[in-house]
Amino acid sequence: MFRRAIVRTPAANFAAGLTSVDFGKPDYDRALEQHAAYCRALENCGLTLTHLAADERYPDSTFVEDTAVLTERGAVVTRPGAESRLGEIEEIRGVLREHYSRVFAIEAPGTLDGGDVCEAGGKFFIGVSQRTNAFGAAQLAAIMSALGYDATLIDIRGLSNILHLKSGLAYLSGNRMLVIDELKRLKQLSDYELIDVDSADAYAANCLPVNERVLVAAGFPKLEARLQKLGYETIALEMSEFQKMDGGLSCLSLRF
Ligand code: CIR
Repeated sequence: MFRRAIVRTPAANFAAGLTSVDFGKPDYDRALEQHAAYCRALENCGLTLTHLAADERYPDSTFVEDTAVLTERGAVVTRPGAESRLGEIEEIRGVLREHYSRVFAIEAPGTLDGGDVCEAGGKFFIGVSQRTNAFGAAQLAAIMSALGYDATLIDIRGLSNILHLKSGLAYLSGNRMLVIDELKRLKQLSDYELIDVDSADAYAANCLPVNERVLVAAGFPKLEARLQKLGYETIALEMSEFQKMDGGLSCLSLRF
């Protein structure tokens, strides 16, 4: 069960952030509306939110997930792989110290983005990606095993269509994961019941289970119906402006 989440309002210069896709410039007012609806959905799932103020020094800072990895036994402040995002961790460290007695950190030369870390019922999958290097992944794996968790690395550097591990995979519940085609044959996932996502719906693979419900990007009715058929209550959220900046549902919050 999650009780809380940290979110950060998009900055006015949100459109100046990093992106690899060419879907046009995000509309700031629409991004604010979509962000507000996302926050309301988390509250409807029972979470109490900590809202951080918009920070124009960091146009990508609304994607708070990349700055930390949170577990029941301790928090880890990351070291984001994009130079322009490194400073985002300073304020997060202070916020996490208010909630956690144990706050670890990824140290140079390690880099790690929280979007590369997928928790699946007490087991952690860590993507080695364009953002998370082998040092960062190994440091996180060591911290996780010191905390008593299993950690498994997944190298996604050969996949050009996903930025982070969780851009292509989501843990649902029990033994079940949602995955894009490119990830479904991974030996690291062979013990899971894999629900594969059509390539046309790949963006929606980054869905977000929160307590009893699953947040899913709006505009992917086939995937949403599939989740409902599996017994999940879904909440569809407009994500167009965040998609333009390579962001998905999980990126917009840190849940704990
Ligand atoms: C970036 O490139 O860092 C941001 N524009 C998007 C980050 C998305 N975060 C995530 O998937 N966890």
